[in-house]
Amino acid sequence: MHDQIITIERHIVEQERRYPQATGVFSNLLYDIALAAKIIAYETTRAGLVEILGLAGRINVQGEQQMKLDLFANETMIRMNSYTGRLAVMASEEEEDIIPVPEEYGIGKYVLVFDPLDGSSNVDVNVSIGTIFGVYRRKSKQGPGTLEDCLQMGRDLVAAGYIIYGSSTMMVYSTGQGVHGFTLDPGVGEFLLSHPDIRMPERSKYYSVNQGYEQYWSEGVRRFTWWLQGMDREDPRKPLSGRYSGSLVADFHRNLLEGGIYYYPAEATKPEGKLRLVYEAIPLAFIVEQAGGYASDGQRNILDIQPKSLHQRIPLFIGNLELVKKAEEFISEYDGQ
Ligand code: AHM
Ligand code: MG
Repeated sequence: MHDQIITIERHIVEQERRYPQATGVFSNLLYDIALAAKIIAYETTRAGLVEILGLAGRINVQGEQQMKLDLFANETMIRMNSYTGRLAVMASEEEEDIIPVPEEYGIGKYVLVFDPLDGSSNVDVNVSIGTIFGVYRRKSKQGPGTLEDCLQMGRDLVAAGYIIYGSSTMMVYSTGQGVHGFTLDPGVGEFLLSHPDIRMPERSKYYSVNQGYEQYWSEGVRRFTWWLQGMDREDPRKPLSGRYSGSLVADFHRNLLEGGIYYYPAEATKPEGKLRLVYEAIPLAFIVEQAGGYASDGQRNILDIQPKSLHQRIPLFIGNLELVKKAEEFISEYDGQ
């Protein structure tokens, strides 16, 4: 019981000390994200009350339309990061174009991409949701940041992470020195280190996929799923349990801690898959690799894919290295790719 209590701020500072040339800007950017996360967490826990009390506790006497939680999360991320002078540009899953930062507050050297509230269809039924983010260094030399600054490969990330608004709120992030998880103590309003140096367990327990769409899958994906279920006659294995919440962050987080794979494959009706390369696949691929796992589009490492457009979709297989490699094998054998 006498272990140290490490807040996210202290952890970020301690990581920064390893880089004598660091200016502190990057650390401050991570605090900004953590603060935005606390504000979003506060609102998500009140989601069911919004219609009764109005957003932020105000009684909605004018009968105005209440802001939806995903838009609130988007606005919060933008407002907390626009005026800090730390960013050159942002991009959000909720915005069609890149989000410039107002020049009068100074243009910084970092780039922030985010999905403000992933899985938001789960809000009304009180299932976990999440925020996903990635941070790059700008590539453009001066002036406002550009689209190219937001379309970088996962290999070039300087940090990535997610916040899960679940039975407790957690922030999990990596700056390329392992993956660290912090649980929000709502009483003191601090994220406290609860999961230092997360590594994916070698043995997997779960697979997460929307099996309702099986008829649209390729032969390779179908056979891979049978393999996971222990139904491959030539290579039988202990079946994994199925877990799918419809909330990527929640399913990813479970598999990260307990071992397993999440996949959203290409489907006949959605040949590109559903998930977004820039806001979802790449940041989580960075995290999973740092935890000893792997992420693929079924053929290639997600971190090696050059995004071509902001809202590009991509099939995603993410989790334990052995399982994701197996998915690639099935796809190459049966789908001729
Ligand atoms: P969103 O960004 O519109 O919330 O969509 C992403 C979500 C993921 O969180 C989740 O894994 C997936 O979509 C669920 O999709 P489906 O209902 O097709 O299984
Ligand atoms: Mg999303």
